[in-house]
Amino acid sequence: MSNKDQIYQALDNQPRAKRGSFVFDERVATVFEDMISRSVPGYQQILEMLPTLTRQCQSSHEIEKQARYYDLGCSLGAGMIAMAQGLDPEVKNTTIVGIDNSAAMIDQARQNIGLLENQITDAELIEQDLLASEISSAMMVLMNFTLQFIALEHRDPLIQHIYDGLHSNGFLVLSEKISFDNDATNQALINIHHQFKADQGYSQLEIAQKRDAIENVLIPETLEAHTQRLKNAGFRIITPWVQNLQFISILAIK
Ligand code: GEK
Repeated sequence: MSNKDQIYQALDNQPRAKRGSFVFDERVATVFEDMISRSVPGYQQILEMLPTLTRQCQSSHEIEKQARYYDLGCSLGAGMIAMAQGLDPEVKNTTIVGIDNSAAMIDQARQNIGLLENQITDAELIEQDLLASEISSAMMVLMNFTLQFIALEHRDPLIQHIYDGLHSNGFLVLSEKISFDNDATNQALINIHHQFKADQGYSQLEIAQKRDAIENVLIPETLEAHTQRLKNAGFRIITPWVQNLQFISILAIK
């Protein structure tokens, strides 16, 4: 069971969180499951559907091929576990690869994945910057709320690298917090998202502190910008399949 996220709770003797100070350190890793579930509406919904997407992806490919299922920015391994649930354990040459550059996340993911040892044919966790990662023989690549933390100038080459590493008909599942060109739409959804967080038990101070800490660390783009990038990379099918407020998941098929 995850620990409760109290990182931005009011402590009279602590200074306010600095703008852009958010990092994926041990403090965050320890409460991460609670943090993401109470902050990202629809996060559980995406995880619940992943076994179905994975099962369909696997069954639509030739089974003799070497097949890797990547979870890029895997945090505690929730996406790896969800993909594993959709995979047929009888199919050989299947590996689930989780990559994250936070040592604290990888440490805890290792424990979570260990619990599944008997169910996953082959699972690998790599502490590495995604920008240096090798992606090859991929059936499916999951980027569940990770691209948003990659510097803008690296996003085009990274998506191209993923496309190049996928088998044809392979799936990219790209979940992101998005922004909207229309200021009024943007503000309306931000207000509802803050209400969602308040409904999950976060105080107004916690919400404000987190917003400051994550500024310029998480950089959202519009759905149009994501779609254009995926098109440019060569994906033939690109469609949102989940949206909750400004949190969206896109399915792109090579
Ligand atoms: C989930 N997918 O539970 N290289 C590798 N990892 C990175 C990089 C990078 N350059 N930048 C950030 N990360 C998960 C949730 S969280 C989303 C993903 C969130 C990692 C970072 O360490 C963190 O673990 C993850 O990307 C983003 O389904 O916190 O909103």
